[in-house]
Amino acid sequence: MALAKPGCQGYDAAMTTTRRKIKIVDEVSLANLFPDHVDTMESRYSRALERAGAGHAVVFSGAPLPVFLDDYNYPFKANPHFVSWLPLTSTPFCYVIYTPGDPPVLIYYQEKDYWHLPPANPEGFWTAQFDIRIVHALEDVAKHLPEDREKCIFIGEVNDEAHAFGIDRVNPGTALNMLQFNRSVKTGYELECMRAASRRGVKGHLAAEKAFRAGRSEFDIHLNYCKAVGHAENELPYGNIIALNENAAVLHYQHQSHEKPKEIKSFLIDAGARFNGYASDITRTYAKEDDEFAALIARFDALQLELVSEVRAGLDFADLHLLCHLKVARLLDEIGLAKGSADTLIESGITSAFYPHGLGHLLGIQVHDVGGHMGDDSGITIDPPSGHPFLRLTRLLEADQVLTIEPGLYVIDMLIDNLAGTPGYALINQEKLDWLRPYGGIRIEDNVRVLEDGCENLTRDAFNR
Ligand SMILES: [Mn+2]
Repeated sequence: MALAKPGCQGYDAAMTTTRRKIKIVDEVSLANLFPDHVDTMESRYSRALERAGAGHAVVFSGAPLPVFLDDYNYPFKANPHFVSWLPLTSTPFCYVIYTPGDPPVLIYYQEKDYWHLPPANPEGFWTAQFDIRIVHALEDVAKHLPEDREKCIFIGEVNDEAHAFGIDRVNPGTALNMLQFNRSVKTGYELECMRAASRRGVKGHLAAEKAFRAGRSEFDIHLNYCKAVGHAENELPYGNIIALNENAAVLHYQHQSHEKPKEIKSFLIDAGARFNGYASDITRTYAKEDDEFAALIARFDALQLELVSEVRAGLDFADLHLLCHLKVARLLDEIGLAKGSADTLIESGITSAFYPHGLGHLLGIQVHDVGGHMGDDSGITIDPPSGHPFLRLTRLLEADQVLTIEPGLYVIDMLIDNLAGTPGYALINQEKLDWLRPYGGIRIEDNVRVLEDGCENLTRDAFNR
């Protein structure tokens, strides 16, 4: 099938199969799945419009944000509601218009511009589902919008009223809550994109591990990762976390040091990739030597898989998060980092000091996908359990949701020090803490699709290919 020209910014699949020669997806199956995806989008939007009492949805891809006092823009990030319709991630000033009963319209903005390469003509498997109108000037967009603007809702970020073309109802909660709640359940097309994003990410993880084994710096490992996934830095779903030694204890470690540590002991990498706008979010931890830390990673890997094996439709994710605390407590006692019953270690705040983040989050077009705290499609929210404010997913799991399972265990001195003076502090074995500190910590993160009676592990499947 026809693919966009190499270099076209709008269409990831082209990069995948031609420019980068990475076979990570079956194009034919993607094409076959796409019509059903659009059907699902249409029925979700029809219901959202009905609830909003509106007749047309106008979904804006977005406008580039200029840098203060300068003449260039921040990297463009498309409105995720726009990307959920079609695989265009790099085309500002485009609109999808949906009117129930009609095929969706794409207003495709192809600026006449000799400073930049204008977007190529739309091509690929997805185009058959859209009534595509190419415009070359922004003022021509208005001609293709529904005339009864008061019956329209606008979905997207508006920094300039001109881009809303007189539509007053911008991001109404009634419609947005419904769309965001439903986006957690993926269509067959989306699942295939997410499998491809996992495969692409795993290519990077394998290259990164190799660079780590060869004793390279964080910066070099990062470059090897980007090259293997075929992403420029701005195309990554989030900033790579590439942490050697004690940096592994910094949850969102944001640097890539050019310095090689004198002694390299451990490596934590939290890095993902994109496919057609869908993200993977994968973490692995490695030991340099076959030592006690390597044994702890293996033990932690088993713990992570035990949690994955609990995933199924109907499970309350907050309960799984609390089960993770129980397992971490038992592990702390088992390896001698802290002594006490699981209940004591949890209640005294020790597990929260070693494992201070949530067990996982929804994943999709956004890495921390929307709707994790939503109780239903009306906007009711479910708070995280008390003492666990960072848990990003509190929903009952449903089939075909995709989420991460990412337990962690770290030596974070700030959090350990906060326990000083509490009864829990004496339960921590300082000697053992001193042993673990130079390794930083461990996090293992897989992306899983919920099934009625279990789950599909996108990450392990990609590693095992
Ligand atoms: Mn994550």
